[in-house]
Amino acid sequence: MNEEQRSILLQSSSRFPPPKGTKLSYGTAGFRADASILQSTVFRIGILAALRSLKTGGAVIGLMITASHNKVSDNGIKVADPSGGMLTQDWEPFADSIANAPDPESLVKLITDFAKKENIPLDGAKAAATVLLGRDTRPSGESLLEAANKGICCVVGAVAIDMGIVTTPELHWMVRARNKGLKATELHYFDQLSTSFRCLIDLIPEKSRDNHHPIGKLVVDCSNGVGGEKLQVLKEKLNAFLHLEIRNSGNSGILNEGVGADYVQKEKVAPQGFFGHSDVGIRCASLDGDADRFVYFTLTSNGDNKINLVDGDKILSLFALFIKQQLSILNEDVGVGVVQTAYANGASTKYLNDLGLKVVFTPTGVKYLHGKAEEYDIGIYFEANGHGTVLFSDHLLSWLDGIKNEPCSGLEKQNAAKRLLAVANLMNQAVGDALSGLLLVEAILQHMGWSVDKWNELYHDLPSRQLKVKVADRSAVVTTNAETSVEKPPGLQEAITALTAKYPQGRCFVRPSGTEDVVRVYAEAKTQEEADELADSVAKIVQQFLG
Ligand code: G16
Repeated sequence: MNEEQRSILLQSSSRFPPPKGTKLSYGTAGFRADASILQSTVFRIGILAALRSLKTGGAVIGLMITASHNKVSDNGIKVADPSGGMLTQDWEPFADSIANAPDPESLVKLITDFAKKENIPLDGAKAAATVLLGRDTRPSGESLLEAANKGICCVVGAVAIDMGIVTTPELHWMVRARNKGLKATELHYFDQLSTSFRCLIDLIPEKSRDNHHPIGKLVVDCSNGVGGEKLQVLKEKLNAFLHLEIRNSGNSGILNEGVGADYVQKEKVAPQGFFGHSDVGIRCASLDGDADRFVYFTLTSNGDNKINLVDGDKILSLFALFIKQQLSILNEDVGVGVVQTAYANGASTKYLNDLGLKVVFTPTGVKYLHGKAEEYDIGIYFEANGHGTVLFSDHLLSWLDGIKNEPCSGLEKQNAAKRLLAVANLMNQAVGDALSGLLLVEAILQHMGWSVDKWNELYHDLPSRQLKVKVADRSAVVTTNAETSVEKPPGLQEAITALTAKYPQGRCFVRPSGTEDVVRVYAEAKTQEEADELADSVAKIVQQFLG
């Protein structure tokens, strides 16, 4: 590193001292904490993003200021790699160490050593780095984005481009598109989504179109977050094909408070603004705060806020079924892989296995699922919380393209190929995306002529319960086997196993959250009462072990 670069880094970082007495760590999807202590972290991750761009020969990197499903006073930062996916895991230890460097000198030393080890040109000689910045609607977003901008700009040759308020998947999509040399504005994003959706609707066979009843309106809870404004754009573009009603768009109401996909999926109740008497039976969906996850639900007829939840597992099952149907028309053996986590309801895994699909498991976090799904010609991954997408290999896309353009294949096969190509265009290839996922669900329901209830009948969930336990130090819990087993503290797994054995069809695991300061407990059993009881007793055991 030359003197000029060194002195810029020292000077700028002295304006962003780290919070005292707090150790920050790169979690499931980057850093998250109370927004008031994050200025120095985002400044430093700005530097990291510029270094990552230099390391990858000037490829565009993305920085998204968001804490997604967390409460409005929190914020955080997610990093998009050149592929549009999450930051390579090799760089997470460096992110951790610079976030916690106590002073400018030690920060600059860490950067110098890392740049040397990684062979990153930090001498300012014709180096060029580009970082796209985006943020969600949190009030703290603007000043944190400015801090990230300062971090980027103190690397000589680096430029930051502010994309404004965007969903997390939009920013990841833009990074991917730019690095592929494609058109990458927000306008292009919406065009791609709406065109591929319309293509799927146009390809609904005439015969089944005649037999179908209109499937009615979809009401979407936007978590009082960024999704509301963006879904409005799609609503205007797709008015003729989709009857959308947008609620909790953020004009009033607090982000993620009693609303949003995380709340609906974990609490299994309707979000605010949905009512047991007027909304019963209507197809509803819920996005999370940065619109990278979604779930569906209907209100039950009890007049209260109880719901029938249609979660990420069922979204995955619907997508898998549709894709399998198209592949059977093509009559070709294509490598399809399904990726789930330990949170996947046992009934969903059984359903997918019965469809003849290979199901593999990874730890929680899109960074793990996405990587696994990339190993297949078609990789479908979803977490039960509604985070996921469908990935297509380049090889398969060119094969499908060939069939589409080959009249000898026959119309049916050509149409099946066109549908799969439209799915590949619609589904965000960089990361889970609530808006594109929602459109695929709607297109498939129209294609099948299915109501949400019919979809929900694909299989019956085993009753389950999720709880959060506040402990002194959640990092004391260390898990293994895709988070299904506890390694540390000693004795905890044996206690969980003994409790679980008391319940028929019982299954239970615990893991430290990587986005909230809690240990999560998941329990499944034959009845809801038993699932609740098992989750409660395991939560108590966790308290006993960890205080
Ligand atoms: C992030 C990750 C998801 C993960 C979720 C919860 O989502 O991208 O893969 O499921 O956190 O993680 P944890 O259980 O470790 O708290 P989001 O939507 O909050 O960015």
